[in-house]
Amino acid sequence: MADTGRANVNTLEPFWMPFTNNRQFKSAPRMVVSAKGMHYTTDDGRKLLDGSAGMWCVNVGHGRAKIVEAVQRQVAEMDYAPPFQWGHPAAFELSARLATLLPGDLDHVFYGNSGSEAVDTALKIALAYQRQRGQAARTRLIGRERGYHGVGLGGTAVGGISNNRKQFGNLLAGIDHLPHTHNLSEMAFSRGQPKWGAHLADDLGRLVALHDASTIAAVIVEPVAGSTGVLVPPEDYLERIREICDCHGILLIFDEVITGFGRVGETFAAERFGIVPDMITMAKGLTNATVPMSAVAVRKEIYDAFMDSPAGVELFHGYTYSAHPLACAAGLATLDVYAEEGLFARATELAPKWEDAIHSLKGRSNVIDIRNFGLMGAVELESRNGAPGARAMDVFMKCYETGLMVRQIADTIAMSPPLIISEAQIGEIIDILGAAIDATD
Ligand code: PXG
Repeated sequence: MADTGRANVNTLEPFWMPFTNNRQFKSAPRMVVSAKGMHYTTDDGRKLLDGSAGMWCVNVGHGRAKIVEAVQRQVAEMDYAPPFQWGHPAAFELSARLATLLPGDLDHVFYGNSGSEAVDTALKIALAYQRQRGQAARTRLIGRERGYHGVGLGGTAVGGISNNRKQFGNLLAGIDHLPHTHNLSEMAFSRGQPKWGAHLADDLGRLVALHDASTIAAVIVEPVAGSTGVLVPPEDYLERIREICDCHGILLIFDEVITGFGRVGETFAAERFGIVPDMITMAKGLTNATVPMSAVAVRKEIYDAFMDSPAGVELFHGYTYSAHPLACAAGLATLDVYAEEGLFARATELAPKWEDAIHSLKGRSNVIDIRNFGLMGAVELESRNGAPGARAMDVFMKCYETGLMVRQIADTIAMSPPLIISEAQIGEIIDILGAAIDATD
């Protein structure tokens, strides 16, 4: 019989799952089939409380009618519009709305489809901007150890997670890294920002001395590092990074893919920390993850520098799906929901309760640190000898079996509930997680 190529059609095999232990997953799959409000439903009909807002992105909860209907209306009216040399109203409306929400003079927005694209876009804008202002030798990009900036070659190169880097050769040339800020002996169980560690920002001065400021285009950091397990910046650390960048003409990019849209109480962490970066990358909560979309916001001076160039295309960059109509519709509706329900203020109000709740897990077996900021939280467990990540994976599995979705990152359990979470549901998260930790050797 001829090979139809469909032999695997009913198996789990053909889908090469991202950042997943494929062999383990496919031997015992965890399937979710629907989602509403604070819950997912699994294929065997169980409800899972969403302790991670999907993957740090479903900030207003699942299946919100306003967003669903806005996307449905848009897809019926105009499914797609080319973004190069053509426009559609929702793209301009969304940008104008974002400009009012952005800090300082960040007032222009460039769109991609994922956080990774936003990061690579921001890095490219930094290089092009330095060239535009006559500083073409500024080609070096500086990230931070344990930073996560997505999976593009640029984002992987400035990122600082060795597992994400080691399979991919030399990545980009001309990259350096600041040290990460995590130090258990100095800051374990800090509530909110650790008091220790501001001096680590001075390493940027060391890199400037080493490479010379005239070779450095930009520094990129997550204001609160999410993917490496919620690393909260020490008090005064980000302020010092801003000062050093200012002193040396280096652009500062805040990667707010996770921290944007209420996760830390304000629209952006930049506001929460009182710092105006030169660019902000965002994604996830921008559209409540209903339709993929990301963006880079830039300061007026950066946009203006490009508008000073000779007539013609100012920036040779963009995506087929930049400012996709469905994403714009989802973005506008999501911004409405944030505003109508006062969800950023709600996150601020819930943050101390979240802090108390998560820190109540101190003293449970193998818990070596608890971290929180806004509605982000992490519980770090002591690694088993020779098996890093295994203990937290067991906790993750027990949570799944007992009705809670969390993220497992090495031996840390990370959480970022939707901003609509109730106080009772915070209690539920802590009860399920606490029991899972107790039941794990
Ligand atoms: N920057 C930051 C700060 C991120 O957290 C990206 C860029 C990349 O976004 P995209 O949309 O390309 O995935 C991210 C993504 C986790 C986890 O739980 C976090 C992310 C993605 C996947 C898993 O650790 N953040």
